[in-house]
Amino acid sequence: MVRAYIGLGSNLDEPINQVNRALTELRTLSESHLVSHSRLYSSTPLGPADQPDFVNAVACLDTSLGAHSLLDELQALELKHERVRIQHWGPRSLDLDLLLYADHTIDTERLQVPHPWLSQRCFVLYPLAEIAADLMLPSGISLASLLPLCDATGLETLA
Ligand code: A4P
Ligand code: MG
Repeated sequence: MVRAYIGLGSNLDEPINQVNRALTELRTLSESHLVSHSRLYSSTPLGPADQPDFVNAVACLDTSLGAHSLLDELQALELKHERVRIQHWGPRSLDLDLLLYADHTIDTERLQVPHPWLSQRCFVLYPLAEIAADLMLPSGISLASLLPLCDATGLETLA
């Protein structure tokens, strides 16, 4: 089993429901066990500003799936949520990013792990810290050391 972290994001079609549904679906992923997940957060959009605020969360998964098979499963879930790819960094009903896959570094055409923007995104780092405060990134940098460097303006926990 490998421990993986998944970033969830939605800003279309009832985002809170989309994220809660996705968390339920992650419980049924093959060869995997959902260990924990963060609370839901509201965040101002990074990228095009003329789009609704996002709901974000991070989930921790133990899995026997290889990283590319896990990405296949995550993309299948996105499709179930009628995710349509229209605009890069634009609005979406559900985005599932593979943030970390144990301490592996992966750089293929389809998959980069750690997720390329992980260290700069408060809507990823703060939910991640909630469930994995002592995490070390494959680069050897601790998650705790990244938090103070990341501007958390616009990030709020949802009740
Ligand atoms: N891909 C490569 N590595 C990965 C990975 N680690 N996890 C490839 C998931 N996918 C990965 O992704 C494009 C391609 O990236 C996939 O086909 C996959 O093979 P996509 O989800 O189709 O496109 P995208 O999401 O528009 O692009 P990208 O670069 O993945 O964007 P992000 O990084 O997902 O950012 N603002 C707030 N506040 N909250 C958000 O959640 N999200 C985004 C999207 C922008 N602004 C946001 C948020
Ligand atoms: Mg994405």
